[in-house]
Amino acid sequence: MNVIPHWLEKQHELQPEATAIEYGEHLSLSYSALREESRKLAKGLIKEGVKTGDHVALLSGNRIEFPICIHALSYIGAVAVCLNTRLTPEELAYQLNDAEVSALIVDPNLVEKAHRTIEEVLLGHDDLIYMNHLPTCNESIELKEQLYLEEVFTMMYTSGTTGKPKAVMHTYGNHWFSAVGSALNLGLSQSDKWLICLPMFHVGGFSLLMKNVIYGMPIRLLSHFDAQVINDEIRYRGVTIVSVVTVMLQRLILDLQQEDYPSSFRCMLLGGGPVPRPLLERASKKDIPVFQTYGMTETSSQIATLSPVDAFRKLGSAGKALAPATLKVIADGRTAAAYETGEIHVKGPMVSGGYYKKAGNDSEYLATGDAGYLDDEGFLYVVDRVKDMIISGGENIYPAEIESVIMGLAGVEEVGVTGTADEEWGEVPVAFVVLQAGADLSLEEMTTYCRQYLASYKIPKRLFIISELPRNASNKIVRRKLFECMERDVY
Ligand code: S0N
Ligand code: AMP
Ligand code: MG
Ligand code: MG
Repeated sequence: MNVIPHWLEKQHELQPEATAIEYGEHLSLSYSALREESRKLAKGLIKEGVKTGDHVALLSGNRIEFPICIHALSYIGAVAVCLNTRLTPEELAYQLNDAEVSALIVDPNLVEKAHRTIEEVLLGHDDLIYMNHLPTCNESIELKEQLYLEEVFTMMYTSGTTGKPKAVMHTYGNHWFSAVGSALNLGLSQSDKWLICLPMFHVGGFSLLMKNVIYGMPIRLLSHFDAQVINDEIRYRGVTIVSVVTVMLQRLILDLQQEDYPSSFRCMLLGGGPVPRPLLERASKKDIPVFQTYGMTETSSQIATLSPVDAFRKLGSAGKALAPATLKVIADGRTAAAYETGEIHVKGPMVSGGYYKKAGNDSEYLATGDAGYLDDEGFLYVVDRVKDMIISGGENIYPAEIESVIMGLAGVEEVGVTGTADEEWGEVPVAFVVLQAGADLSLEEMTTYCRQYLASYKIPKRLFIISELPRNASNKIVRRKLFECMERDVY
């Protein structure tokens, strides 16, 4: 097994007094303080019964305790299950059960949601650990001094075609190679400071916690996305890189009226979904150094990124595979020609080995479910998705998951869900319902019902009543044809 020194031990050895994390108005933690807090918590958790190999879930917004908990779990060798705070108790309970979680660490702002969640699972109130009362201990208890690259560190949920969420497992090695590959592509400067406004429970935000301890680069943590605050952070707080999704860049540009970003700001890493070309053009007019990137939970964040030299020449491209990675496009079972669209396949040490409790991925390449092509210089253009997933504001939505909820509504015979273009969110879900004879359904009724089971970004924004769903020869819904069979719009 490949083994490296624990990354926080290493930073403590190299630069104990350097700033690791800035947060709040004027607060910060040095690497030695971050190490100290994480180790004290690790020992406290051990005293509470957390063991090596345990699965411990985190239900937390962006707050300083998040990285401390993450590092504490690595000192124990426990697995961190990162939960999306927008989910309903019902959705969270499914993930807690599926991940076989033995404890849940909860943000003080989400305690009520956590209480409603554990009513549905095998956890008791004593398995809840409150972030505002984290257990600490100063006794001498042995902690992990090394990290085994093949060991699983995190689990993050994503869904498959069946609609049931699956936990993507990331090893220490996946995170390590993701961070190293990113630095080889974007470069790393002594003055770098990366701003986190993406939620840390998704891999895009989480990966910055890894870069923080792997590079020894300071990060600045923001609790939520506010365009004006972020523009000011970039202008006045020495931030040099920020990771965003499309809707965030749109809001930043809207807020960015006269004053531009300083020249020290070197990278706006834009990923998590499609990017409209006019937005890239607007950003380019404002001299915003946008780097488009392609990646997914399964690839532990970026796997391809447009490098600085090509940023303007290849506007709209997601670039080339990072140094440790390879990508290819497959059309009709063979490698596609230049400009020929097919399914994107990726390979590399940042690609997850598989989903928890599901058969591993034995093939050399991971089939991404995304459609794209390579141009004659090998630059990747992502054009569409093969999978039926919808992306709203960087959050993934799986039609099958919504359909199974709507099927529970009285009077619904069958239902198909698909995405439609939306100015703000990129895409939003819409539902096509076939009603039983004599039944009726309004958008409002459907929304009220869905709210009990689904995070609000997943609730269909429109409802169309139709007489029959489009199906293929094997009787599967053809979601892409739903709009074609629209008869009566009751919205
Ligand atoms: C864009 C965000 C911040 C919008 O949230 P906001 O404005 O704070 O909303 P709230 O105040 O919380 O809620 C108000 C109402 O808006 C609804 N709502 C919120 N978000 C959405 C949404 N996405 N779609 C539709 N509706 C939404 C709320 O539900 C609420 O409505 P009501 O009142 O009805 O309850 C927020 O959405 C956000 O943070 N989005 C980003 C999420 C994210 O991190 N996505 C990326 C996931 N993918 C990856 O991590 C892999 C790719 C990757 O690694 C990467 C990604 C980006 C950049 C770099 C990388 C990389 O490779 O390194
Ligand atoms: P997630 O695992 O939640 O991050 O979702 C990853 C998905 O986002 C990918 O499979 C793509 O469908 C989409 N995506 C990521 N980056 C891009 C990009 N640059 N252009 C278009 N779609 C993207
Ligand atoms: Mg996903
Ligand atoms: Mg908000």
